[in-house]
Amino acid sequence: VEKHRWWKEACVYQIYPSSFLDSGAGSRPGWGDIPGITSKLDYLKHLGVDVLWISPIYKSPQADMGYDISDYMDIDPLYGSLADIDKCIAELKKRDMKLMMDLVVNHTSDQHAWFLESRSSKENPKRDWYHWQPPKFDKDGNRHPPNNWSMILGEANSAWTWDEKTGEYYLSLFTAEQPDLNWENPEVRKAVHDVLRFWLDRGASGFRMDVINLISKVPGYPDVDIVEPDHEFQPGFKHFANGPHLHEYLKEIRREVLDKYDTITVGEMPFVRDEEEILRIVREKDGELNMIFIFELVDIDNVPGSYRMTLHPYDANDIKKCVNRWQRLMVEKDGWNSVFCENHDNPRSVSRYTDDSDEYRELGAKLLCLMQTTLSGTIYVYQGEELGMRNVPPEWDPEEYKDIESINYWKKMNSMYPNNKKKLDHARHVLQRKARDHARTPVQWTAEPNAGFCKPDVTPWMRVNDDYQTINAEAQRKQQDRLSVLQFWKRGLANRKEHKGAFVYGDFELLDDASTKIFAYKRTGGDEAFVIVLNFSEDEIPWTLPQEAKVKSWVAGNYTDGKPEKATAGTISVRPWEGLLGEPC
Ligand code: TEU
Repeated sequence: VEKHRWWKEACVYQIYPSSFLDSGAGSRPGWGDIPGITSKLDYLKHLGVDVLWISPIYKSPQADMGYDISDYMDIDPLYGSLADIDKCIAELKKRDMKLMMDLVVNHTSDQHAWFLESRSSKENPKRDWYHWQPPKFDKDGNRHPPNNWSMILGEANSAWTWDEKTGEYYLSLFTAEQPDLNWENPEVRKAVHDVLRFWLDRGASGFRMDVINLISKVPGYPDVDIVEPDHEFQPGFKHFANGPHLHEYLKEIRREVLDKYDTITVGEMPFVRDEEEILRIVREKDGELNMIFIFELVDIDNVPGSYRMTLHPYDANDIKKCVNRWQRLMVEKDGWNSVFCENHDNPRSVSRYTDDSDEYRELGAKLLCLMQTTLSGTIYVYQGEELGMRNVPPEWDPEEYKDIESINYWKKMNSMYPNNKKKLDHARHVLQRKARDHARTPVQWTAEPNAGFCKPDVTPWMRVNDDYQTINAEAQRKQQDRLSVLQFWKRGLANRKEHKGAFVYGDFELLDDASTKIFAYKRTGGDEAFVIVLNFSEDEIPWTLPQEAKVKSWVAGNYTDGKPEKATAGTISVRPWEGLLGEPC
């Protein structure tokens, strides 16, 4: 029998604070801040949100938008102050809402006091808090990093950064400004536990744990096999994702800290697909975290074995295989899923999985809403997803991209293939499809200049998407002729709660295994059952209802706000990007 828990039923909303709302209170005009977040709590409550996850707001030089932290126990002036976050927590409590902090402890900023000490000399007591290694020399006496791992956001450069002063390399998996902490040192782990306690004692209710599966590295830092022959350095995740001591460190966090509070925890775990390994982390009985982010769906268009800035074809069959696998696993093995299609590291879902043209954008956004609100797990909505916000227009110049990953990628491609039009056109296309920037444009609140994100006379830190006059929260709140994407999400989230026995906790059964365009499934639980039919294509598809999915009536869909008029037996015609929700007999 499924155990009911508040964090399983919750809707979590992710805030990317620099792009959420600039109230004018932070230190930089045109940059979102904490009072901006607090001022929108009624909007979020009304939407059906229970928990906020705020991407990092700690003190940071912002080399990677706050994922490089220089002080875990203070707020960056860009966002406000500790008093501002205390106020936000108090306002959340009043509304029966909760806060998850983003815990980024695989690495720190290179400006963190710990690292400044560590790099000051080989004898410093904090030297061992990070991964330091001597160089390797070839037969001609040239210096090389200790192994062939590439940097994740450094686009194929070495994951090791040379330190002239002490004559050693330090490991920096993401960028040179993000040195990896050495978790084998128990003092490091204790210091991390203190960070968790600090925020839980202040009123936070849990954590999204950034790349928490990378904290334990394989001893000896072995080389990896070559998967990208064009590059000198290679994705090395085999030797640092879910490493030898991961479970020990996670269990220690649970024992030392989490078990003493009522928390919600989600581990960000890229590169892991192994089912047994995942279950050890998330199963109800003796798991280490409540749930993790499994990236199979969100990495569906990556070249296997490569990092994000690659393209790979897929169809609805791949989507259904992937969803089916994780839904079934958790149902059968007493684990727990997180359900999401977007975050700050990925393009907009409506542009990625559907068609974001004016003709189909609304249908596509509603289709994805219908899917997510009817899957088992804790649901995560990313800011702007509830409005069907789309990728930046393809006409934007690569110079508009602000993200370090995009910038490094574009630089690298230009240096590897100067004047090679074919290669550079492809690189531009990859940016248009995959850049993290797509999710990071300011939230579109109104049709006013700067989309109401900041004052009209201020320049936002990142350009507002050109479509804000038609796509914005105010217009969607007021829309009357048909449900807007925003109103559809509100209804979808409410419906999910009302029928949580089926949608949150129920069994999942895949229907019609063969179609490459239709994804259909049945959810059963709490004495109820539902059939969901989703057309992931721009074609009109004749679809025959299978035996196990006899429908009594269609109750909702994305083409009409009322009950869809469609046959309930035999072959039905499913229109482009159409989504249907039915009650079985
Ligand atoms: O991202 C981790 C990361 O590697 C992702 O790019 C991941 O590969 C991808 O989402 C899988 O599809 C986290 C943060 O979310 C990101 O913003 C940071 O830049 C990174 O860690 C370093 O802290």
